[in-house]
Amino acid sequence: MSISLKRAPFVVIEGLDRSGKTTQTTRLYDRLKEAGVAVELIKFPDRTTAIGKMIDSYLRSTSELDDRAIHLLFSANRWELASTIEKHLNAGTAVICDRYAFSGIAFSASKITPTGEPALSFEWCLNPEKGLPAPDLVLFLDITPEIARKRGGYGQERYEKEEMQFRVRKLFQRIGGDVIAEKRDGKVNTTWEIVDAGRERDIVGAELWSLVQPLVNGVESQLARLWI
Ligand code: FDM
Ligand code: MG
Repeated sequence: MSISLKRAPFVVIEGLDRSGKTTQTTRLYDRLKEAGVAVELIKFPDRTTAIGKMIDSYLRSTSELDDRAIHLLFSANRWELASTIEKHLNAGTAVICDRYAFSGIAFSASKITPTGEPALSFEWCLNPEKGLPAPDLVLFLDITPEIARKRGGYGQERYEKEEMQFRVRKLFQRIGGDVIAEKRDGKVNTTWEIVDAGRERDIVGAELWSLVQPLVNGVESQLARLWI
């Protein structure tokens, strides 16, 4: 006799600045609640923890940190919540993350030296993320730099610069391509969906809901680990 134990789904929303990521994440969370689904929303970086406060001050440029040091703080900020995420999923509470390891890699690996070389290698950036709980679904909200500009440009924080966003987008495309290939080869359980976030927000919201809805009654597979 086999008993199938379901756990709750783990969904990550990634996206470029001005893609409407935070708006859509909140909507999705509200919609799940309305549907009676137990759900927790986690935002990375979580700026409320001791590590998160160091990240916050770096992003607001009130402190300086070596590129490697800040990369590891972003990763540590996920590791400090990894067991909480796992507990929620096993207890039947869905988890939605606004950004995750994929942002961690894309942003750090997009940094360049004054001569235009990558400051940190892609592999170096990926390493500390190995072993984190793997999401069942990643929704990547894609937007072109042109539409981002039309939406009023970027804010004041470090990384909110058009030339950096351009490189970040390329890196997200590389990461997503790798995840899609690994899923096809049966190496990972993570589904990577590219969502055109340049469209009207209700249309984007409806598409996101259609992608998440099949998971709300739970998933059969055991929670996997990223990149191991
Ligand atoms: N960011 C976010 C990183 O560089 N690494 C990470 O691991 C994460 C989670 O922090 F520019 C960047 C992305 C963004 C900045 O994120 C703050 P929010 O979503 O704007 O708070
Ligand atoms: Mg921001």
